[in-house]
Amino acid sequence: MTRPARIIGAPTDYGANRRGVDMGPSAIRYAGLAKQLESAGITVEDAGDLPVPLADERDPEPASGLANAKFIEEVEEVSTRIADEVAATLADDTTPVVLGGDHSIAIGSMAGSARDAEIGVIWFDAHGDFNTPTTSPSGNVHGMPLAAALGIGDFEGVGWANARGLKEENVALVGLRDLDAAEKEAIRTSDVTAFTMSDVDERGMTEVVDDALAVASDGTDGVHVSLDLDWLDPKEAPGVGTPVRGGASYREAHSALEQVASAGVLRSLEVVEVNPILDQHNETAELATELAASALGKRIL
Ligand code: 4U7
Ligand code: MN
Ligand code: MN
Ligand code: MN
Repeated sequence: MTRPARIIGAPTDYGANRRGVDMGPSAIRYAGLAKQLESAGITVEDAGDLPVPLADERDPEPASGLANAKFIEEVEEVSTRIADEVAATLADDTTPVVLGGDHSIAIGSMAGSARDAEIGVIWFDAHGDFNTPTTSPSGNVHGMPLAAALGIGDFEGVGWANARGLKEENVALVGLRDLDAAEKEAIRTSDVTAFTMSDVDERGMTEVVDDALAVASDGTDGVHVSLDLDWLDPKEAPGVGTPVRGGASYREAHSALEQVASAGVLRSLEVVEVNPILDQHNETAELATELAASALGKRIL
């Protein structure tokens, strides 16, 4: 029997460089996420949106510690909420489907998913999201969630950010094509496995995703999949804040997430960085719903 799924909205945008991803959950729901998931044969429940502080009413400057991490207090507040909700959903034997929002919400998703289990992570993204407050050129936390969850750099000892049951050895990044210099070095010296778009060119998406699944499921209880829509080529997914040319094609993306479903290891899923303000006719949100359905087992035939 397939587990039911619970939709959890996390309408943040203070982690990103541009406004608008806070409308992601609405756009993704409007694009028909529940219907798509039901067509995958899954029972769907919508938990609504978690409360998120309004960026306009807050000071981006951190009050203390973690300098150069904008809105870090807000990130902590919401991460804690997301982690609790994700952990409670898993305790109900239900798959959490978290909708961003910017990618800083992944800190909460991973902390929740790794609270009572050993997990692996597959990170589909153009970016490494491996910056720390020290290395980040922007100060935007959506470029830092993986480092935060792994307790790397300034995040060491930051309890709320640390994903307890997640080890570097079980993290695979897929589709990288835009890394900052210090971030590159941090990825190289860590034990995570990184597959760039060049790897995809050489070996094909299927082989790369097979390897990523092996890394993430090796000795773990399940896999958290983090899908940043900028992983796709901007031709397919124009509604994102930080588009980078040369991304995954429509078919590559579907086949990758179908592989995730086939492996039978999906524990939790999140879909982030959909920006309806920059989108064309909500097509990026629609794509997000289709890819979520593929990850949860929808098949053409
Ligand atoms: B996303 C960036 F400097 N690396 O840290 C940064 F290029 O969640 C971009 O993957 C981060 O969309 C992109 O600000 C974060 C920048
Ligand atoms: Mn990205
Ligand atoms: Mn990202
Ligand atoms: Mn972005």
